[in-house]
Amino acid sequence: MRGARGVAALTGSGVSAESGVPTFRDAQTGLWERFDPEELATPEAFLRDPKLVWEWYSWRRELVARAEPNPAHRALADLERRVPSFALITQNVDGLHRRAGSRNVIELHGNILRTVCSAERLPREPGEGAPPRCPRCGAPLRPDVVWFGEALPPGAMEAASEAARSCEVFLCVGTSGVVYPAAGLPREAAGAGALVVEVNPEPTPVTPLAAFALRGRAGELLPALVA
Ligand code: BV8
Repeated sequence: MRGARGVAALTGSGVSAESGVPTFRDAQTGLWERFDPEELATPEAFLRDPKLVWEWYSWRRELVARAEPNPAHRALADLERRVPSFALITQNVDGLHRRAGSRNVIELHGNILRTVCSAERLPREPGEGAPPRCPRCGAPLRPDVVWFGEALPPGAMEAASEAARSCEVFLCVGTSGVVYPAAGLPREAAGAGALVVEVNPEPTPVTPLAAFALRGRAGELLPALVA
């Protein structure tokens, strides 16, 4: 990494795995393993059963609040301090990059620790259920995350694309590379001439784009890679 002027990193749930936060597509631990996140992380699920979805997010929020940043998060925060231009693009909603000290963080899919009024984004009122109500308008509150089928936060993808197109090195850490539009960023970076480096124990659709595919856990490989 030494000497690179512009670095961008795209992270997925694998970067938080060593903090004890379950990844999306590995088996969910405990109570929720019978639920498919792609089923629950949707506006339809919330409209159909707001209580179930709210409780799933409460369970995840408590788990995330107990988690600590791991050496992978800290290595990326350290790298940001040492290169002239650095952008961290994350699909994760756990807030662990900022807690590790990262500053220029683009949260493509929102943040589970924030809640917002559902009236601003949902076409109609969900059925009866547990979520607390918006103090202003009385509509149910929802987690401030992007569900499948929902648009990303305004400007987030534009900023991420700009970072991918202008960097010299594009790190792709702990993502299965299947969720769009985030999954299109490695190809965008490679197409603009960046050196793509993947950090993942498993091969993914990003692997063919990578100049270096480092097979291993982010918490072990990143500190050495960015030293
Ligand atoms: C949109 C927030 C349009 C919620 C999330 C068909 C084809 C292509 C695309 C689509 C399609 N049908 C629908 C779509 C679009 C859809 C999509 O891409 N679906 C996929 C599943 C096919 N995308 C959307 O709906 C997006 N919105 O397109 O809107 C639009 C435009 C205008 C107006 C209206 C609408 C919204 C997508 C965002 C969904 N929300 N999260 C929540 O968290 O509850 S996505 C969710 O998946 C998480 O954010 C997660 O981060 C993300 C991606 O998963 P990964 O992070 O990659 O995690 P995963 O478990 O898959 O992989 C972990 C990896 O880590 C593995 O590779 C593993 O090997 C590795 N690993 C494990 N341990 C370690 C490790 N690596 C390193 N170290 C370790 N220790």
